[in-house]
Amino acid sequence: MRRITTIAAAGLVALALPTAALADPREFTADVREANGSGANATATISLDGTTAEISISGQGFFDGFPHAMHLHGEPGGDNVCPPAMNPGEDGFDEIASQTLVDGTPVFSVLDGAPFYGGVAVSLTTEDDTSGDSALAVDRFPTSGTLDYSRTIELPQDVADNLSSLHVVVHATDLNGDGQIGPVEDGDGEAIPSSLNEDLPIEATAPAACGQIVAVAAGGIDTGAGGIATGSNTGLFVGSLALGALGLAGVVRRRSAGDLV
Ligand SMILES: [Cu+2]
Repeated sequence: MRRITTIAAAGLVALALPTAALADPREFTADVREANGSGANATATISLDGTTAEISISGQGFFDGFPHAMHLHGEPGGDNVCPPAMNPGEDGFDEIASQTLVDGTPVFSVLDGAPFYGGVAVSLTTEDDTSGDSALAVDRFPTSGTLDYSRTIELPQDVADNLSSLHVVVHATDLNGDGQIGPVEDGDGEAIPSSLNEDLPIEATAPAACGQIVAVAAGGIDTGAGGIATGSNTGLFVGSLALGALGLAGVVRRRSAGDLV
């Protein structure tokens, strides 16, 4: 009887802490999907041993020749998600996008996405500091269309403990298809600045792709490990499921300053 009880208890622990119950190194992946009609996508893999993370990101279709700020976004253990609609034409996208290009195409800025994917937990720089302080360290991010990122970094303990609640976001995309990351005008002929820095065009920081990090268990994706956010302190997750029907204008517009890159 005691043995059965012990097994049952262990099972409960495993259910409650699916990632922590696995031995190091633990493997994670992220399907980083197109945003803002960028035509770009990537696959991220993370091998985590303690707080040491081997991170590789391989992409295609990103703008070639401009720094792509890349971050792990979200509050460790929080309810963050990639925006439920990330491209023009998808249900609910118009409610997320705060800007409209001269040709009428809606686009969403970094801050438009922040209520979903949260602030910067880690900056995926090519060298030196990886904290939120380096969120816009444009001289230390990949500039190729395929990203070709590979680096071993130390994660904060809370990030390592909650990696499955975070997201990979890649920034910078040619929103108006003019062949450059540069000024973009709205329907009134006004230049649209980055939501983070008025001196930068929105194209320099707008999300180009986003993907949720999920734990890979032996034999496949461990969906119980946080592949989908659960709970809803902010209502964002529940809201995101029904964004098209509910409209989240109030939530989406609730922005805060700080490191929401
Ligand atoms: Cu970011």
